[in-house]
Amino acid sequence: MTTKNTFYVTTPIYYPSDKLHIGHAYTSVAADTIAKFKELQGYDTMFLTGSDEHGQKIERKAAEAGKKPKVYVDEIVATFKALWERLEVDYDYFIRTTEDRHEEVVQEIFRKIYNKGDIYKGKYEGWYCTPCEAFWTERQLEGEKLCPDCGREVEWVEEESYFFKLSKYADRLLKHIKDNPDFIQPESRRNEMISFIEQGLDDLSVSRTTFDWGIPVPIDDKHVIYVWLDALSNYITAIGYLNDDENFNKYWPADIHLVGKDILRFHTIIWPIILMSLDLPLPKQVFGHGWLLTKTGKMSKSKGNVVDPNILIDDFGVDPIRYYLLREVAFGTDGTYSTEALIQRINSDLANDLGNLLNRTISMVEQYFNGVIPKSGLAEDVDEELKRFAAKTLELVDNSMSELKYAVALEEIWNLIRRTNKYIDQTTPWVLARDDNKKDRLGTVLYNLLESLRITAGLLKPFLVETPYKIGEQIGIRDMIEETNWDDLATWGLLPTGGIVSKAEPIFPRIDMEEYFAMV
Ligand code: ME8
Repeated sequence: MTTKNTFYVTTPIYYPSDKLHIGHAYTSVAADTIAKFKELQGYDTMFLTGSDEHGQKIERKAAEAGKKPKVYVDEIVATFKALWERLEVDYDYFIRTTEDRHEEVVQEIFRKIYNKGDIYKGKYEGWYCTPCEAFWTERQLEGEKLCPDCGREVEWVEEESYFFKLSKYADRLLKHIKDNPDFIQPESRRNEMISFIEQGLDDLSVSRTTFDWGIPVPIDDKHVIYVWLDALSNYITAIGYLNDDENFNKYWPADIHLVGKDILRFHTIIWPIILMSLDLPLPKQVFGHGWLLTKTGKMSKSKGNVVDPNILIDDFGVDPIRYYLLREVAFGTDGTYSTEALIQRINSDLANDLGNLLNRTISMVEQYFNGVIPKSGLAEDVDEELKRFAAKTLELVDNSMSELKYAVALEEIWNLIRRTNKYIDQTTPWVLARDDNKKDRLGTVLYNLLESLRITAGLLKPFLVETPYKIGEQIGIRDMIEETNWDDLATWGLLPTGGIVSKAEPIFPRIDMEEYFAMV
C-alpha cells in the first residue's frame, strides 16, 4: 500500500508550433483516463499539461508567420485548450513556460545547479536538430547529417555555451534505473535507455547565444537557457517548487510522466540528472508509449496525412474517439490509425454490445414493469455467477490500469457487457413474462441487468465522458453515477428499487461505412 493518497500524472508540454493532431490527443486522453481512474479510486489527483513555448523552433515558426513569438504562441495555445475542452481532458493545471512564475523558478534552478558546481562555461561545437531541439555529436550521427530521431537535417552550431555535467551523474543514474525496474516502462524501452547510457554521457550544452526567444541565463544575459532544461522543469514549477512548499511536497515525486517514445531520452537522462543535482527525488515512473501511425506512415504536414481530432469529434463524437484511442492499440507499442477500424469499433463494441444491452434492458423494464425498477428477489446460481463476474471485472480492471494497459482494461469491461448480454439469453425474460407466477423472478432478472449496467457505467467513467451519464440518465440514476466511487462499484445491490427508467435515442447510432466514405 502506498502511504501517500495522492497521484500526480503529467503529459509532455506540447510545442505550440502547430495545431495538435491525433497523436497528441492520444497521450493526453491516456493521461486524463488514468487521472480519472485514480480519482474514482479516491486518490487526490493532480493532472498537469501545458505548452512548451520557448526555443529556436518556435522563434523560427513565428518569424515565418510574420508574428512576434508570444502573439504566435498565444493563438496556438488557445487551440490546445479548446481541443482539451472538447475531449474533456480535465487537467488540473495548464502550464505555459512563458508564465512569470515558471520563468523565475527556472532561473533559480539554473542558479542552484551552477552554484553546486554542476554547470560550467565552455564552447559548443557540434550538430543541432531544431525541430527536436536536440544536440547531436558526430559519433551519434554516424557520418550522416540527419537527426537520428526525426530524420531531418541537422545544423552545425559553434557558440559559447554553459555545460551541465551529465557525465558526473551517469553511474548514479544507471544504478537507479537498474535498481528500480518500474522507473522506465515499458521494459523494452528501459533496455534501450540502459544501453544508451552505457555508451557514455557527454556533458550537455544548456544555453544558447544565437537567438533570444528563451529564459535569460541569470548569471549571463547573453545566453538563453536551453529549451529542454526550461521545459522539463515545468513538472516541478507547476506544482510550486521554490514557491509553494506545501503543494510541492504534497505531489512530488510525480507518479507518472507519460511521454511518447520520441522524448523518453530527455525524460530518463536529462530530467533525472537535473533532479539529482537539485537533491530532489526522482519521479516514480516515466512511461514511453508507442507511436500512432497512419497507413502512410508517420503523420507529417508535408505528407498531408495529419489526422485532426476536431474533425473526428465532429463526425463521430467524443466518446467513440476516446474509446478508439484507448482500445485499439496496446499502449506500449506502435499502432496504426484508421477510420475504418474506428467505425468498426463504434458498430461492434459501442452500438452492438453496449448500446443494445442498454436498449434491451430498458425496453423490458418499460414493457413488463411500466418503467419502474423492480425489486430483486431470491438469487439463483446464474445471478450469483453474474455478480461474481462483475466483482472479478473490477479486480482485473484495477490490475490492468496499474500497468497502464488501457486496452486490456476496456476488454475486461466489455467482457462484463457481453456476459450480461449472455445473462439475458440464459434467463429468457420474455418467457418469464408469460407466466404470472414468475413475476418476482422476472423482477430479479431485470434488476440484475440494471445493476450490471450501473457498475458498467461507473467503470467506464475514466474512459468515456458522456456515455456513463447517458446510461445513468436512462436508468434514472444520473446523480448516483456522478458521485460513484470504487467501493460503490464493488457493492452489488446499490441500485434503488422504485426508480424510473426512461428510454432515449440509442447511445451509439450505427454508422454505415460506405455512406460515411461517400460523404467525406
Ligand atoms: O516533444 N503518436 O513536444 P511535441 C503518439 N515540447 N504520440 C504522439 C504522436 C504520435 N504520432 N505525435 C506526438 C515535445 N505525440 C516537447 C515536450 S516535455 C517537457 C516537452 C505526442 O509537441 C507524444 O506524447 O513534439 C510525444 O512525446 C509528444 O506528443 C511530442 O509533442
